[in-house]
Amino acid sequence: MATWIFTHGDTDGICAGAIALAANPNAQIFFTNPYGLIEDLTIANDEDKVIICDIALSENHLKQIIQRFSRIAEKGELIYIDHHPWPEAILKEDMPSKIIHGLASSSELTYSLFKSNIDPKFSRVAIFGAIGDYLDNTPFIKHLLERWDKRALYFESGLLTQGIEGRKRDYELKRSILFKLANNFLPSSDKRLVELALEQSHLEELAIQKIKDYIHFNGKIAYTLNFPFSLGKAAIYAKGLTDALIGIAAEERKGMIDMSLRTSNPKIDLNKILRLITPKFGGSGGGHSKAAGARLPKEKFEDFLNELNKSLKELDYNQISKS
Ligand SMILES: [Mn+2]
Repeated sequence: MATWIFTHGDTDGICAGAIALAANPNAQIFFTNPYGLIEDLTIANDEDKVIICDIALSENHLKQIIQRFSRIAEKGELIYIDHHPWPEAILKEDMPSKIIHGLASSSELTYSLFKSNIDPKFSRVAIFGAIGDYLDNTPFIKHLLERWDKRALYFESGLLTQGIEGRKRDYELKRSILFKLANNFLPSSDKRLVELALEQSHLEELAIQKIKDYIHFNGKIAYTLNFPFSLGKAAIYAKGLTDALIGIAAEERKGMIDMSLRTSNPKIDLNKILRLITPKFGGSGGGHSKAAGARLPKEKFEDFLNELNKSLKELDYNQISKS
């Protein structure tokens, strides 16, 4: 019986995977994503132990996923750990497997699950992952931070996030970092990661200097279109360098617009709004409340921005921003 860890390739996914590996040292690591999960799972046998971290359950594949989960849970073992919005079509209690789902980062959830089996030093890896998903303000992570010098940990987590930025499919790099973290080595111990992080930080500084010329406005939204930089980062700076409530970085590809959206306004739930309005434009969207993504036909982009502004008007956000 083999053990598999399927995880996401971002900071939170790598850290959650590293904690799961520390607790299951013989496991094989496989990087995946919500759309690839069902196919990638074919590499495991029904009799195996399968741990899935930080992978949203795709509504489009939900039926197949439930079937596969139940086969594995019946003959082997399946542990699913995640914090993306739960699909509406099924209740957590009805899932045929062990489900650890919450609002905290996947790293925090994974650490909470395995903490009695691993060295308490792995609380750092939970913290690195939580920072990576902006979920370092939960009660448990704040408590874990008390044991460490947070300045040193933010440096390490920042190195990891900067080092893997833009290296989406560089699974060799990600796997080697994950193994190091699982063996309690810090991100700064990896020379290649450090070099990549420095390079990324330099490129990011150049992008910050240039982005202002690319920012357009539509009501309370600041957006860039085809600004040549990471969409997530560009969305952050479109928002942060203006007074906009929402920052969007969009890019055109094959007649479609892919975009990242960011807000820091506590009243705005991007996941909720996007799930509601993107289908009206023949698209899809969602994610977290403050950081989300969407995809829709290019010719609908302007209408979408108008509709998004309209949905903001219905919120009483001014009260919050003034208080
Ligand atoms: Mn995550």
